[in-house]
Order: sequence, then C-alpha cells, then structure tokens
Amino acid sequence: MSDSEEESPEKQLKIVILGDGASGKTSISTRYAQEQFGKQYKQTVGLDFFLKRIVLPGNIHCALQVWDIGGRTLGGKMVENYIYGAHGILLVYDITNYSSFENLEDWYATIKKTFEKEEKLPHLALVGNKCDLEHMRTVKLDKHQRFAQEHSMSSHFVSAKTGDSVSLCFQKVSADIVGVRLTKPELEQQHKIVKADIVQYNNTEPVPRPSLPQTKSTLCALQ
Ligand code: G3D
Ligand code: MG
Repeated sequence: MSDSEEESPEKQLKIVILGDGASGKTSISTRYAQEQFGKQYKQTVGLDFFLKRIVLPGNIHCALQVWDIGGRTLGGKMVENYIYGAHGILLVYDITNYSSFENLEDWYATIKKTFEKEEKLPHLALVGNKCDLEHMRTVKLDKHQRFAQEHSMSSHFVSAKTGDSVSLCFQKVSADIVGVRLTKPELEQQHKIVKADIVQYNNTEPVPRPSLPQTKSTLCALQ
C-alpha cells in the first residue's frame, strides 16, 4: 500500500474534539491514535493534533487531522480560531456527568457563532463517552437523541477506556463528511490504515487554517 497509488486526491479533513474538561477528549484522541501506533506512540507536551490516513469505501483516501484541545483552557477568540476551518466537530460529554452534557449547548453556540458567515456548519457529532460506566449513567438516552436531532448531529457512544466504538466513530464522521455511505459489513470492518503520522505544532504560531501544516516529526508509519 503506498501513497503513490492514489487515484483521487487525498481529502484533508480537520476534525476537532470539543467538550468540557474531564469528559474524555484527550483519552478519545489518544485511544484513536494508539490503536494504530501501538506502544510506539507517546503523547508529547504541546501535541495539538495528530494526522491519520484512512481509506474509506470507494478508495477514498482521507488524511484526518484530529485536534484535541489539550490541557489548556481556551477562551473566547482562541476557541473560534481553533475550530475555524473544521470539517467535523466531535462534541464530547461524559455520560455520568450531567453538566458536561448541559454545557454542550454553550459549545454549540460557539460553533454557530464561529461559522455564522459560512454557508453551512461543519459536520457535528454528539459523542457520549465513558460507556463502560453505563451503571453510572446520568444522561438519559432520549436526552442524548433529542439533542442530536435538534442540532442535526450524528449520534455516537464510545468508551475511550475500553476503546469501544472509538475508531468507528471517527470512521463514520469521516464518511459523513465526504458523503460516503458505509454498509453494515464496512461498519463492522476495521478501516484500513495506509500511514499514520504524528504532527507537532508550535503553540506560538497562529492556528493553521484548513490546509495541513508541515509535518515536523513522523514517529511511526504503518504500511
Ligand atoms: P479531557 O481531555 O476531556 O479533559 P481526559 O479528559 O481524557 O483527560 O479524561 C478525564 C478523566 O476521565 C481521566 O481520568 C480519564 O482516564 C477518564 N476517562 C476518559 N475516558 C474514559 C472512559 O471512556 N471511561 C472511563 N471510565 N474513564 C474515562 P483521570 O482519573 O486520569 O483524571
Ligand atoms: Mg484533555
């Protein structure tokens, strides 16, 4: 499998993970990276996103730039800069923490504001995390479904801890963004990884807009 075999240009997708602190954003993002990187992956200080190449049905090559807000608190304009140019946004809450769900209204309002001059919003995905703690759930399923419907979001449940449905969530979101319909067997099949890179981004530089920034370090390439 090599990049030179690509028939159509690679689609570059910026996917941003938003949500309250401790909802599991970093865990979801590292889990998604780790599954492919195995033990070679190390989260580095200042890592803002990683880049992952996947192939969707129809031989559609995608480079996913997955952004995690990191440990920093981003206020006002910083959030807008951060999400600007996103093709997809994962709004993550903790199913055992009701306020993390309620606060998604604020995150949604920020997204609306950021994209008010655009023709359409990026693809929005509602992600209930910590599904391994089902017995401690405080956010009822119908609340989740209603929120997703009201805001035209796709709906997902994952556990970053067990890894349950994490890759599937990114795969579905990517497919929705590029307009590919996944069949049941495809949904069940782990997607094909062509190559995965970790990209470091210098915090002092302005947030890169949709085009991909330069790769400064490639820790691992899966072939
Ligand atoms: P954040 O990046 O949104 O702030 P983190 O959240 O990814 O740092 O996760 C916050 C805490 O929730 C962490 O616990 C992490 O281990 C835990 N967590 C994340 N995802 C899951 C999950 O799916 N299930 C369970 N049970 N816990 C999860 P600590 O104790 O390390 O702070
Ligand atoms: Mg975090």
